[in-house]
Amino acid sequence: MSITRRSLLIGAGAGVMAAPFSGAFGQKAEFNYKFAHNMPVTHPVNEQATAMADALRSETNGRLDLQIFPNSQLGNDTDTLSQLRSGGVEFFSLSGLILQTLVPAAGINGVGFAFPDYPSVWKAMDGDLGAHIRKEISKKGLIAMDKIWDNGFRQITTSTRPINKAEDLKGMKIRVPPSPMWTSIFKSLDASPTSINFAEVYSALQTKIVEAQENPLAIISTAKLYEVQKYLSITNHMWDGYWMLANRKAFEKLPADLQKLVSNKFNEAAVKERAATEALNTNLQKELADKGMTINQADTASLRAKLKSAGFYAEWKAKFGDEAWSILERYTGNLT
Ligand code: X2X
Repeated sequence: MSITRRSLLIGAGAGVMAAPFSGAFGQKAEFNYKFAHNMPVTHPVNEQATAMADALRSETNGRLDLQIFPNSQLGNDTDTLSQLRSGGVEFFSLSGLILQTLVPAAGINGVGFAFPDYPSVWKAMDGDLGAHIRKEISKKGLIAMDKIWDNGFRQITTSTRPINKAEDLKGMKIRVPPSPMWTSIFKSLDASPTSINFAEVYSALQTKIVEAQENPLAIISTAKLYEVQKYLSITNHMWDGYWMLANRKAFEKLPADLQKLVSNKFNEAAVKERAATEALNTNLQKELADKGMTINQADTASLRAKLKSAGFYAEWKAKFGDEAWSILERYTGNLT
């Protein structure tokens, strides 16, 4: 990394970037790996990743130095996925739905209104549905750790009007992450979705390029989206999580004992991150109201009926295929 690039990053990260491993153990690490993610420093993803990297440094006696790069510092999600594939970045956390651009099966947990609650999500993602997705991911030269991390059930925010019924979304200029599933849901709801990476979301809302976005409460709070959005409509329209991905070659360069330790640490951190994120997603409504957001519970039956009548479920059942769809429905009940 050049001096200029480094100082730029340190400036942008306000000093929060992990310090390069500089010899608490007296020498340079044997493996210097980067872990990039798109979350603010105060989000549980970053807190747990940072704690995990500290534990890895000490438990490997400094052999493995995993540097955490929060806030899309190394590039937006689309760029970072390319870097992960080429080996420029060794670890990256990515929403399965964005990964869908490379691994079509990975979008399946984002089917609208599929999961009723967290217990059904974890049963599916720690069970056969997650196993099916990870098998597809592994065909693309990437490794996915067993336990997916929580992003959460997603809610819609807007600067213009609350969303109650499906009609309220008509023509709404809403930002969605770059993913066929996200575009499909909001097109089916007659909104006007635009794909924008998370790194550009705050400014897109601030400059009114779009009037709306959707994310779990933990993100609306930690990324301060309440500063540029007025209405928060509780829709729970899908559940989204972060696969912890590794470049296969880089991962396999680690000796077997380190590979095992790294996998274990990622999966242990997942359990803590899930608990912390779920607590935020469940409890932040009051704080967001105090910050000035107007909150309403949307009529989700109306939204779901609109998806059905638009042919959303039939379309995605055909795309994912009968086998994958039946695995999904084992955990969600009948969706079509
Ligand atoms: O891009 C988003 O909205 C985010 C942060 O939720 C994801 O990573 C999918």
